[in-house]
Amino acid sequence: APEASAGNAGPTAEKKLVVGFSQVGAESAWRTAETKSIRGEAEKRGINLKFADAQGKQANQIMAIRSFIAQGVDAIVLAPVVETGWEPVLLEAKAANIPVILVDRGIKVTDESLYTTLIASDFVEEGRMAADWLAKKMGEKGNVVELQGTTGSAPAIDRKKGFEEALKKYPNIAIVKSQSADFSRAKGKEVMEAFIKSDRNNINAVYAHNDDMALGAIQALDEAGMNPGKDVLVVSIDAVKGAFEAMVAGKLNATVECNPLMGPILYDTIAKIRAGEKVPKYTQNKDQLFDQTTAAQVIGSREY
Ligand code: GYE
Repeated sequence: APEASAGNAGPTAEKKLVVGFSQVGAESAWRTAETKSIRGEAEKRGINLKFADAQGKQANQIMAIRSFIAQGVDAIVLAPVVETGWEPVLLEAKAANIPVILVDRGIKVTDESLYTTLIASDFVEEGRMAADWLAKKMGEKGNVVELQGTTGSAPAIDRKKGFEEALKKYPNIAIVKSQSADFSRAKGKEVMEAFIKSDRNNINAVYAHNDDMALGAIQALDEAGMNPGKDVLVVSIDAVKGAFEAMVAGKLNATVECNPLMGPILYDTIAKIRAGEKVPKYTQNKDQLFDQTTAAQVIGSREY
């Protein structure tokens, strides 16, 4: 990038920080909230943010990162759609001396120096929280169907793992069906319809890896006359506004929060990296569970 001109020094003469952000897509209300936070905070701070929507495809993310490198951005922010397959492009970023900050999802690489830091929730813990809450509500017995997130993504892998791990304490609860619905409401509805069609009398609860899929499943249960929130318990993750509305309506039983408001901490972190300060390899966003008992009081103060 050309140097800022030395003459006419003034506030606008200062070179703007340029950040490239490769976003997964717009599959969920959670992701839309994250995009809004990262874009809005860039605007507030006078940062030039180059935004690339990958529409759910890793190949698009790899292309976007290559283009950011070619443009000589100051930092690259990546919300990786899947966990694996990042080594080659991240090696290119490293060779170009551009720090890579992972937001909201982790990756699997043998060389941890390929990214600078990860800011995300603990998805295994979210899965455990959902399982413990649901098990108690079920009286520690019954059948659960599971709607998984995007295949190969960190939140789908870890939310499944944490949920299964916690369920070991409850031998009379079984996961009878489990399938990906790609974190979207439309697919959540579709997969739930198929579950209902094949096994309608055998479903006591739904565990969805995000709220959007749960809301789709609730629609399917409603249309089948199966009384979601009462006859069939529904628990999910994210705690978006729509989930609170569904809890207030009595159709969703609980949701585990996953904070998408990444903007402020993201740019604070980039500033530290640029100032040569050491940043932790992993910063964990803290999550809490909400259920119907507090939904009506809390809904007004939700930011996303
Ligand atoms: O839970 C889901 C989304 O990566 C934490 O991705 C994120 C997840 C979020 O689309 O709704």
